[in-house]
Amino acid sequence: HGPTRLADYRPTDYLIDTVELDVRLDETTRVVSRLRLRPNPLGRAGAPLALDGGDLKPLRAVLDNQPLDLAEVATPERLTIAEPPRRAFTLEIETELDPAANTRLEGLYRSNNTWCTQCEAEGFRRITYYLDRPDVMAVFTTRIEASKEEAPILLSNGNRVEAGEAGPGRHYAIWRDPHPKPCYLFALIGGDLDSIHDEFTTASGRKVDLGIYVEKGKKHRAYYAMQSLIHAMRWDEFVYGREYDLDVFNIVAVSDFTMGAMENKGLNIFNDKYILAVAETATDADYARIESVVAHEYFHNWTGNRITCRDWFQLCLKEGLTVYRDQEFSGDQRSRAVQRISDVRALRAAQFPEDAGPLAHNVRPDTYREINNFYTATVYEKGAEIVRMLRALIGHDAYHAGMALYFERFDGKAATIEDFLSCFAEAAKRDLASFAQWYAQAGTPRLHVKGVHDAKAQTYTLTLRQETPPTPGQTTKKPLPMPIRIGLIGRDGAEIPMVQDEPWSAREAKFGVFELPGAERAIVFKNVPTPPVASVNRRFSAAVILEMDLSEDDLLLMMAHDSDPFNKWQAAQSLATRLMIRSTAAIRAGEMPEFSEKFAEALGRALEGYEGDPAFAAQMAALPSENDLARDIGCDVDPEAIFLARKALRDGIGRRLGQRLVTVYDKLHSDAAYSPDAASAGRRALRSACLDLYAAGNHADGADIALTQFQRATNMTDKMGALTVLSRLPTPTREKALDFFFRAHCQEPLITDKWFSLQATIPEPDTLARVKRLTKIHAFNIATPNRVYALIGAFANGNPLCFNAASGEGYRFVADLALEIDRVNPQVAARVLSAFRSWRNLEVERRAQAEQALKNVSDAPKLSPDLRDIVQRALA
Ligand code: HT7
Ligand code: ZN
Repeated sequence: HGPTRLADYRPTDYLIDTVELDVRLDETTRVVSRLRLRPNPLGRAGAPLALDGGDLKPLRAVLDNQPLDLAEVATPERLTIAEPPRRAFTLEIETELDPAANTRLEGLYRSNNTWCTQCEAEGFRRITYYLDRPDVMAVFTTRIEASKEEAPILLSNGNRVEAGEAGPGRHYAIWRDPHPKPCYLFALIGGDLDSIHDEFTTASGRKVDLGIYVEKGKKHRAYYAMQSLIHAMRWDEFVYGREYDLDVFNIVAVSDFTMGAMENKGLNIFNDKYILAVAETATDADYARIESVVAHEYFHNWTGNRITCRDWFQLCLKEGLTVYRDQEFSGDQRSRAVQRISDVRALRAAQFPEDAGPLAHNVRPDTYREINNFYTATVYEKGAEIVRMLRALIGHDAYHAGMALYFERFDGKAATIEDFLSCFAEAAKRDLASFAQWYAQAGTPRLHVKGVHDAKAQTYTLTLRQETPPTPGQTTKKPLPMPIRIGLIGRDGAEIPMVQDEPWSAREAKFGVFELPGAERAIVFKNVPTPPVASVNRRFSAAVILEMDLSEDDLLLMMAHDSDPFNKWQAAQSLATRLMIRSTAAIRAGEMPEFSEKFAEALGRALEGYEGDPAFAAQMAALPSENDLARDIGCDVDPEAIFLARKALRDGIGRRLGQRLVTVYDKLHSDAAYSPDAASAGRRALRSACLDLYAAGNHADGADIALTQFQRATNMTDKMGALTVLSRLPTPTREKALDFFFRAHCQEPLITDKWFSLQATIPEPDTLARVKRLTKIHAFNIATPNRVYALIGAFANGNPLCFNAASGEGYRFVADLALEIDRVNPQVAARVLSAFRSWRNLEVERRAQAEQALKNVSDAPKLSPDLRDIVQRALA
C-alpha cells in the first residue's frame, strides 16, 4: 500500500466507548472482543466501518445479536461492515491466535512460556479487529482465563476487579482500566512468574501497590528497578505535580522483546535487561540504564497515556517529551554534567548520523510507509532536545506553567504538537510559530561562530550564523530559533562578567542564554580589555554542530578552566578530534600520525584532578569514537585510517602518561562492598578508563593489571572493565579469559550478551569469522532480539573497522543476516539494516560495496514492509 500522510488525517467515522475482552490462553488462544461503538459526530454519517486486522483468523462476528457472514465481511487484514447502524451498537468478534508461532513479537506472543503482548504501534490488530489508531480511546475490561499451573499469574491494565476458578485446573481474573485509552496501551500477561512487591503513597495520600514480575529464580535482581520506580514516582510529583492514578502499578520483565520497554497503562512490560540487576550480573551502566528506562516508562503515564497522540505522526509528542523528562530525572539522581555529556554523546552517535544520511526525517514526519521504522533517535533524542531548547528559550516558570496547562487542557485526549506548543505560547505569551519549525525540518543546523575583539573600544563581538544543509526531499531550510548559552573566559582562566552593549532580554542578561531568532545575530560585549575565549553553546543548549575557530591554546585553556563542565569536556573532545582527523589524513597520505604532548599532559592533569567528580574525569578520558570521527569527517570516509589514527593517539597517551595512569588507578581502588550509587560508579568508571588508556600504550603490563582485576573482581563492572581491556590485546590470555567468562556465565543470557558484544567489537581482521562462528553456537538465537543486538548490532554499529572491511564482506554478512531475520522478526531486521545509514559518506570503493549489499537486500523476494521501507529509503 502507499504511504500514510499527515496531511490526510481525518477523525474516525466511529468511536469505541467500551471494550470487553475475553481471552482464553492456550496453545490456540481464543479471543472474544465485545465492542460498544457509535457514530463519531466528527466523522462521515453512514460511512462503512472498517476495522483493522493483522493476519487474523476470524471465527465469528455478531452485530447486535445478528451473526455476520464472515466470508463477506472479513479478511485476515480487515473486517468491514458496509452499512452499520446509525446509532450505538455492539459488535462481538471471536478470533483464534497461535501465540507460540508469533515470532514477530507483536500482538500476543510467548516469551519463555509466558504469554505477553506488545501492541504499540499497530500490534493490537494482531489480537482482534479494531480501530487500531491512537485517537480511538475506550474503557477496557479484560477477562483472562488460563491453566492454573501454566499461568498462575494473570495480569492486565488497571485494577483487578474479580478472580476465581474456571473449571478443572483453570482460573480467571478480570481487570478493569477506568481510564479511556488507545488500544496500543493494552497489555496482558499470563505466566508462572516470581514477583516482588512494595507500596507507594501518593502526595495526596492514596496507596498504590507496586509489583515487579520476573521469570522464576530472578526476583532478587528486581529490587533496584523497584527503587528506581519509587524514585521516579516521587520525582514526577515533586517536579511536575503528577500523581499516579490507579491502585496498582505492575511491571513485568520478559526475555523476548523487540525494544526496551512498553508503557501499557498500569502494566509496563519490559525487556528484562532493563529490570534485572545485581552486582554479579549487571554493570554500572546497566544500573543507570535501568533507572532511566523504568522512569521513562513510568513518566509516560502522564505524557503518553493520560494525554496520548492524535496519530502516529505525533509520536515525538510523547516520546521526545518523555525522554526529556527521563534525562532530567537521571540528571537529578546523578551528576547533571555527566548526564548531559552522556546524553549528548548518545545524540551525536545515533541521531546526528541519521539526520545527515538517507534516513533523515523530521522529528514529526510528514509521511511514513512503516511506522515501526520511526521509533528513531530523531523522534526520541532530537525530540527531547527540542523540549529542552523550548524550556531554555521561555524559562523555567513559563515551561512549568505551559506543562500545567497542557495537563489540564488535554487530559484524556489525543493531542498534537500544535496543541502542546499552544500551551507554552500562552504561558510564555510569545508566538512559537517559528519554533514549531524544529518539528518540521530534518537535518542538524550548523552554527558558525566568529569572535572579534576591539582593543580600542574594549568590546568583543560574537557573530552567530546558522544554516542547515539540505536533506532528502527538503532542499531549502529555514532558520530555527535557538538558545545559545555563552560565557567568556579570560586568559587567566577566570570568567569575564558579560556586560551588555545593546539591549538584551532579561533571560540573556541574567543567565547568559542568548536567543538566535533568525539566520544571524551579532552580540556585543562591553568592558572586555583583552581578547577572551568564548565558551559557546554551554551545556549543549542548542542541538547544533558548532563551527568555531578556536586555537589549540584556546581549547587547552577551556580544558583546564571552563566553568561549564560540558564545554570543558567538549574542549577535550574537539582537540582530540582535530588531532585524529589530521592523523587520518596523514595516514591516508602514507605519513605518520600526529601526537600532541600538550593534549596528553592536559588530559593527564584532568584525570589526576578527579577528586571533584571522578565520573566527569572518566568522560574526559573517553576519546571520541571511530564513528564520531567518521561523522565529523563527513565524506570520503576511510574507516581503516580512522581506526589507525585513533589507535595511535590512544597508544601515545597511554605511553606518555604511563605510571601516572596507574597511580590514579591504584588510588581509586576500593575494598568496600559494591554499591551502584553514582559516586561509586564514577570511581569505577575512571579506574577502568585509566586502565584502558594505560594498556593501550603498555600492552604487557596493562594485560597483567587487567588479568588481576578480572580474577579478583567481585562485581560485573570491574569484571567487564578488565575483560574489555584484555579483549583488545591479541594474546592467548584473551582467549582464556573469554572462555573462562563464558563458562562462568553461560547460564545467564544477559551476561552472555556482554560476551557476544565484546567479541563482536574486537577491531581485528578475523573478527568477522569469529562473529560468524558465534552465530552458530547454542547460546545465539536469531529469534531473540537481545541476542541479535548483542552480536550483530554490536558488530555493525560498534566495529566500524570490520563492518566496513574493504572487501565488503562485513556489509554482505549483515545484509544477508537482515534478510534471514526478516523472516522471523521484521522490526528487528529493519533495525539491523539501519546500520547502513551512513553508507553514502564512505570512500568510493566501500561505498560501492555497501550499495551492492543493499541492492541484494532490495532485490530479495518477499521482503517485509519494514525491511523494504528501510532499504528503499537507504538507496533512494
Ligand atoms: N513506547 C514504546 C515503544 C515500543 C515499541 C514500538 C514499536 C515496536 C515495539 C515497541 N516496544 C516498545 C517504548 C517507549 O518509548 O517507551
Ligand atoms: Zn517512550
